[in-house]
Amino acid sequence: MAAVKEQDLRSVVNRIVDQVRITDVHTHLYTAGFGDMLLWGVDELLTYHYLIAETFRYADVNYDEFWKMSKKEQADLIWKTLFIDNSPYSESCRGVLTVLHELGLDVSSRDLDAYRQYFADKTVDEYVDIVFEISRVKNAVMTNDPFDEKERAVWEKGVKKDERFFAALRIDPLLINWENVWSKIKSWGYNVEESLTEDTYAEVRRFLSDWIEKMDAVYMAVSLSNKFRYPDDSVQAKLIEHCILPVCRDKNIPFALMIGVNRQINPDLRLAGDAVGKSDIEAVNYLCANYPKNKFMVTMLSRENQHELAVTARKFRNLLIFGCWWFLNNPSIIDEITRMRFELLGSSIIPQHSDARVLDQLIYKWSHSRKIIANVLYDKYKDIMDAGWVLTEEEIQRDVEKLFGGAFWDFLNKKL
Ligand code: FIX
Ligand code: ZN
Repeated sequence: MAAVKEQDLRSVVNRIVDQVRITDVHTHLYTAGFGDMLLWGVDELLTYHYLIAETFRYADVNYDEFWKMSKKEQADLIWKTLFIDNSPYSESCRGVLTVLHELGLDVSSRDLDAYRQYFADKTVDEYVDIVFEISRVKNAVMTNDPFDEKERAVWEKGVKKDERFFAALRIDPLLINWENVWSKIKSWGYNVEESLTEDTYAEVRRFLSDWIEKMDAVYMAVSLSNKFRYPDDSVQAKLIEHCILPVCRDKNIPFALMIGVNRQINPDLRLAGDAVGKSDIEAVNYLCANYPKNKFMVTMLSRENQHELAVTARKFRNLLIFGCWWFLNNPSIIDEITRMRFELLGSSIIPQHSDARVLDQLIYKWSHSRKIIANVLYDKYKDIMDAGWVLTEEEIQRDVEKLFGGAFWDFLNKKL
């Protein structure tokens, strides 16, 4: 294929990035088979916890009053507060507008009831197809928690397959709340006790293996506080060493660590009450160095950890860094982090995941990120063209496919 001319570079990169079909490696979405666990529609978009946090900064409402409202009432208040009484340019507000706009709705009408009507006329199956089509997402990895009774029941019953969704076994309760969950695991037929004996480890391993198989999970995942240390004398560290790592090795799946949540600094905000704290990169260094046969996917929440995390990835081929997580998922910060990662790691990263909690969010999270990633990529290609390098469209296509999913699938298949 012919070389890309310098004057065409921007439009070629934009087109390829715009059209690539994405693997979204971390979402909180479910297949339609999970019933009302799959959130969609304008009221869900408006009551996203990011927007709830922003509403409390302006609205004259106390926490109890807000939580007593119906979802529709909450959405009405959020719409009035963030979209009518103020201009909606925060990233999460802008996201709602992008979704409505890309669905073909008239954002200038500001007619919330008309938007509600659009969704009322759709079935969930129809709408899943619409969102995957508009967002050009090929497939998405869910977050699947066997400790959640509602979710557990769906898996136990057997859930209808939707080939666009993959499972990830999420194990936060196991690592964060062992003193309460061990008895649950016991009640499910695994012979564990609270003290961490060899038999208990073996039974926890059996429990994890069974759920990986039941879900056909592509990785195991946990979100950890900024105080996470490893190695450590904690129950958490022991369970990682004796259960998580051996099972991940045995099943040849990555362990995904999302590190840096300063949990519930304002519990009145519920899901929106978590903040961020700087974490210790030494834990990641230690895990990658001491468990070379384990694969690790890592994202960190604080901006301050980003550079050292990219440096660690240069040292260890068993580490794949991913996404601009949560409070980092803002244009200025995605731009900065993506530039730095490209400069240190080329295309051996997953620049972004959506973290979508509401199906519709696939549309805006990817539309916004595609633009930023294309822009950074253009600058990097331009720099090497300035040095005399010649690029073909095929090469750009190859790189973009890696960045938007290929690197993830390659990592899953990689031999260590
Ligand atoms: O732990 C996680 O996976 C976090 O991404 C979420 O639980 C968090 O609440 C969120 O929605 C961030 O985007
Ligand atoms: Zn998440």
